[in-house]
Amino acid sequence: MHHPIEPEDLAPLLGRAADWLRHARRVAVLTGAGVSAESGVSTFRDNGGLWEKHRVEDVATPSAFRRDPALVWRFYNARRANLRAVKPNPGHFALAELERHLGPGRFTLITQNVDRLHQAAGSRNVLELHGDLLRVRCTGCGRVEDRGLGPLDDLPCCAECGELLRPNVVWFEEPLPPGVWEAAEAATAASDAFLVVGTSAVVYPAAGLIDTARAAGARVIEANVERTPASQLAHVGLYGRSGEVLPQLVRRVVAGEPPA
Ligand code: BJW
Ligand code: ZN
Repeated sequence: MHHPIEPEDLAPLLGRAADWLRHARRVAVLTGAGVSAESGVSTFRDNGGLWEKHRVEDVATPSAFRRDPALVWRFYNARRANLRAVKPNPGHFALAELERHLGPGRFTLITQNVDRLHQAAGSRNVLELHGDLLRVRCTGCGRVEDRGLGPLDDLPCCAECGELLRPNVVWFEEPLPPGVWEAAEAATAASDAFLVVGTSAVVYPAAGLIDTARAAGARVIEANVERTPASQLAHVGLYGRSGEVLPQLVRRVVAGEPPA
């Protein structure tokens, strides 16, 4: 359900959230597809959430790939092609600025996105929970290779062993990349301010980080165009587009007194 908050209500909420971010010893941020929506990257569950009539749960699984690898590769190749044309938006740039402002060791960006737009905007300490669209992985020998955004065959094969390649992303029923999940949990548990942006907060274990943050005593701030299951865990909800809300938020953090 959509409960937009009137713009005049946003200012005091932005102020409170900015105070928490400014005074936090450590900040962790969890992002989802919504931060890239204003760049022209489709989200998974908005607008019916379908790709050529398929639900994400029907193309982003190991069994879908076994059943019809060409269909799954069409989905990923279409998204790789789209990425060639997209650029980070003010929401991505604001998070990169927040990291620079807080300084090294105080900021971790945990993303479920596979589009690399946070890195393109200048974010440095990024944990990619669900892999990335640029690399491929061999289903035979396991070799991972960066293929950038160049075109790939409909059924691309490994140069080493000839077996079928797959996207280097995390599908349903698969474990998150070794080390990355542990690092995300540690950064979350160590945070005293936790910002969750542009995610429907329904995919686990990623969504569980919000509970972890709460349990660790962090102030939880949600930024989204609508309410989600994370909203009831959030101390403050900033309901608006991330490309508009995040720059306003970070401007307030930077404009306040310098961090102690
Ligand atoms: C805006 C905006 C604007 C729009 N500004 N906001 C309970 C506990 C644990 C696990 C499970 C569980 N129940 C079921 C599971 C299993 C499953 C799961 O969570 N299923 C649920 C759907 C029910 N999880 C898994 O299978 C995970 N693996 C796992 O559990 O492994 C266990 C295991 C252990 C050991 C051995 C073996 C197994 C893996 C999950 C992988 C998810 N993969 C995908 C695809 C990645 C590759 C690809 O990109 O194709 O990840 S699915 C898809 O969903 C993608 C996303 O990262 C992820 C989250 O979506 P996200 O980012 O939140 O996007 P949307 O579209 O849902 O939401 C967009 C939001 O933006 C909305 O809220 C909008 O309002 C907002 N928005 N415009 C701000 N301008
Ligand atoms: Zn191989």
